[in-house]
Amino acid sequence: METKKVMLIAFYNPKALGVRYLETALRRAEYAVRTVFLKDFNSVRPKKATARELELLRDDIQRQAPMLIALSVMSSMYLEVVDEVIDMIRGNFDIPVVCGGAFATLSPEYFLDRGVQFVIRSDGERAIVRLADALSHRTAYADIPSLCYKTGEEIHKNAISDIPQNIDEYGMPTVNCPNSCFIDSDVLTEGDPQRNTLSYEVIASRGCPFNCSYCSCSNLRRLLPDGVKGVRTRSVQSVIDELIEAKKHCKKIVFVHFYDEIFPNLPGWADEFIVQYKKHINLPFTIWSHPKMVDPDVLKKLVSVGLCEVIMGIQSGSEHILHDVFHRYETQEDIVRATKIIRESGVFWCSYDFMLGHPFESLDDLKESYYLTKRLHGPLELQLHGLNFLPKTDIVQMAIDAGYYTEEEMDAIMYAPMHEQFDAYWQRQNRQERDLWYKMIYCLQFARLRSKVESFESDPLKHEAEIRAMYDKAKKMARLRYLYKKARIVLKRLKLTVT
Ligand code: B12
Ligand code: SF4
Repeated sequence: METKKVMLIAFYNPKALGVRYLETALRRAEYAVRTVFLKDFNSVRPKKATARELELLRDDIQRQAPMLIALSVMSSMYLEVVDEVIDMIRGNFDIPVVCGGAFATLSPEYFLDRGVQFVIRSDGERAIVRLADALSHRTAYADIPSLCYKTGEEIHKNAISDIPQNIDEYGMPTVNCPNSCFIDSDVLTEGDPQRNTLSYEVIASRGCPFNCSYCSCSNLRRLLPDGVKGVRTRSVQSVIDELIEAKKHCKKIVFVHFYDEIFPNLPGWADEFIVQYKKHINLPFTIWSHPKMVDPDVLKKLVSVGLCEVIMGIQSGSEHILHDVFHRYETQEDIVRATKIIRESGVFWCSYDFMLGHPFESLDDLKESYYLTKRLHGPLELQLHGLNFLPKTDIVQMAIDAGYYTEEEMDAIMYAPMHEQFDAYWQRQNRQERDLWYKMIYCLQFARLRSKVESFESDPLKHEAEIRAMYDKAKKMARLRYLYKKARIVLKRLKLTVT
């Protein structure tokens, strides 16, 4: 019997975990899978797919002749390209398309209104297999859990269900997709781009317990059916099995990124993890953390088996912004304490994210971020971002209610061309005094510049030229520091391999 083929397409993410889980599910159900990684990851200035790249994709669809094309749309920030791919498929083929991923889960109507036949909300593993079964056997799909579709003008959104609490049931993501290609720089390269990676990305849990107003996680969590917990953690064994597989296929791995919103904190999980990780993996690794979740004992244990970087969102030094706008309920003291614990755990690198320069932030709020940064325990790296208004997040309505934008203006921001969205993410302050405070916060991360920065704080406007020159110097220092950091991690990897 002819094997039915499903094509999976990931956008700007050659490591796309969601797609790799879908591949595992489809292969288990004996579907052939073709996976296309369209465009490389670029969080600074991604370029649109070129006409040639769309042609390469079109020709690949022609050759592969899948029965279903599945688009993974985790972010709204690349929609311009997703729309072009949808138009290209609809214009050239009569193949059903299904969309899924975080953005598609929150906004299924976006795709259904563009002529996409199906959207699957939340975990896609089981529902995509059911949909493929229904399409290949020509049976009814109307009752498939989590499926959304249109009849005439009416949108049907089936309840999200058949979602397991125990995500080990999904198995592990496919590390090396056997029939896959990477399209970028006007070239289609056969094979899984992940095989050549230096850093392997893994996620040991799904979901986050917090409710930050600018993030989709709480909105995604609220959609989960009763009885499914907001945070679902894999077993240590399942994570280690995946990493063993990754080491087998990706020979150049230097370190591992754990992309859990919060590294698992179930009782005993870390203890089992460190034993298994040391025994089987032994690579430097990085984790994300949260000021309210930093545990000194766990961190020290993780450091002992290779934890080399903790990345933590601080977002603002103003408790008003944190509590009333971002819905993050940590205090300044919690944040300072967390940085002290991270530093004392012996972790080699600490990176802290801030989101500055949004309409809710007054000059005084920005100054509070400056004064909080002075109190953080270093050495540290700062990542200063702007705020992206992401569709369906709580902060969107807050900004409309506060009168900063009309609904139409907000839509124009959220669905703006890609380059405008990424410029907003890396936004610099544009009003003069704010710009100077922003630059001073940035410079605080370099111990050598600290006393100079502090000498400007009583009257930044008077020192404008010096602050701008100091900032330019700090940017150069950041580039050198980046190289130093990477070199240290490579050395650490060599050391771990030898010991
Ligand atoms: C880890 C993570 C990353 C990692 C990804 C690592 C990797 N190897 O994939 C990194 C750090 C690289 C990353 C980057 C970005 N991220 Co991110 N990321 C996440 C996070 C925390 C978890 C995603 C994840 O891997 N989950 C585990 C996997 C297994 O689940 P999944 O991807 O959701 O896939 C499942 C389902 O969604 C579904 N599914 C997925 N695709 C499809 C397709 C079909 C057809 C079907 C049926 C189902 C389906 O089935 C999958 C298996 O169950 C989410 C938050 C969240 N809760 O989703 C944010 C999140 C997706 N990221 C977000 C953003 C904004 C970004 C960036 C744009 C950041 C930036 N400025 O550069 C980039 C964009 C990357 C891209 N190309 O799309 C936003 C997106 C919201 C939006 N409207 O844009 C989220 C929701 C967080 C937030 N702030 O709200 N991210
Ligand atoms: S802690 Fe991070 S992942 Fe969790 S809701 Fe807040 S921003 Fe989102």
